[in-house]
Amino acid sequence: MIPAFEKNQVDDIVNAFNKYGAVVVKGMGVNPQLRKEITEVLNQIEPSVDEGGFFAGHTKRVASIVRRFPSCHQHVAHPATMTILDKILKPNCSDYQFHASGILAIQPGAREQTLHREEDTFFSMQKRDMKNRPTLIVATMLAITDFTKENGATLIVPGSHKWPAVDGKSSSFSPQARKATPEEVVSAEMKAGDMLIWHGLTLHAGGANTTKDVDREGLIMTYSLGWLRTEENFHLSSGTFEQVKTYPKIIRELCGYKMHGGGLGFYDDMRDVMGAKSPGIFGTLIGSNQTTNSKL
Ligand SMILES: O=C(O)CCC(=O)C(=O)O
Ligand SMILES: [Fe+2]
Repeated sequence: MIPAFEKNQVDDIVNAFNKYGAVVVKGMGVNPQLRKEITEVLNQIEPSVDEGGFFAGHTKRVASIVRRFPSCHQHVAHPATMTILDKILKPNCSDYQFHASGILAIQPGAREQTLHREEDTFFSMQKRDMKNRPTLIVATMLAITDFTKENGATLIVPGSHKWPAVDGKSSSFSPQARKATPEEVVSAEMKAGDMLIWHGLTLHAGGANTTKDVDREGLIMTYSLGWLRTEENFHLSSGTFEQVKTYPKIIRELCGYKMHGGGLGFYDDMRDVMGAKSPGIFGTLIGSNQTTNSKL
């Protein structure tokens, strides 16, 4: 069982996240317009074919959700999610950022995905010494439909975010890495509108869908420390700059249209891409009169 709390029980959520590496937040809700748009898009695409690798077949994956589903914006920047991330990620960055996104629809016949860690992409940080490293990624999965063990609810290995590294470099896929036994794996069962949150080092995977006719639809939204390279390239996937300018400020900022800490990601004349002049540390080092080449 994965502990579950109401969205206002922030301390309980954060404590359970730290202890088990996964927690369910009940009653986050699903924008009805989003539900409609997801169905329309899913009806137009074919499920993947199983090639025997990391991704299971019989699955529809739709990325670039910020551009494709503007009605998901309220979920990407949900105040309850932001409050939780403030507590988990903010201590180690000026601002956290959106890291990757997707609609994941697991259909009947899909096998289990390979167990993995979202932080596997930062393979040079694979030491599991949690005392000396910050949490890099927090992943969330909003249940668009009910998630059951039978229809492919996300599989979680509680506590695996604290498993020690076998060697300094091993990823979840290394032969030396500790593997989860079947008893250690639990299904994150949820009602539609509940949201699973898990640690970037927690072993997890999409479950197998053993039903005859029940799809499992989820919206995955992951977040990371603002000074890391994001898994999804939001400067390309969020839409044209003209489109991005119409998005709410918080969405633009989560998608990297803002400098981090006043120094990372400047665009022109040390402004951020939305035009805000924010010299930050550079301003104090070189002086703000260095940023006046607007005629070039
Ligand atoms: O579909 C799921 O439940 C999990 C998917 C996942 O972990 C991933 O694609 O990284
Ligand atoms: Fe994953």
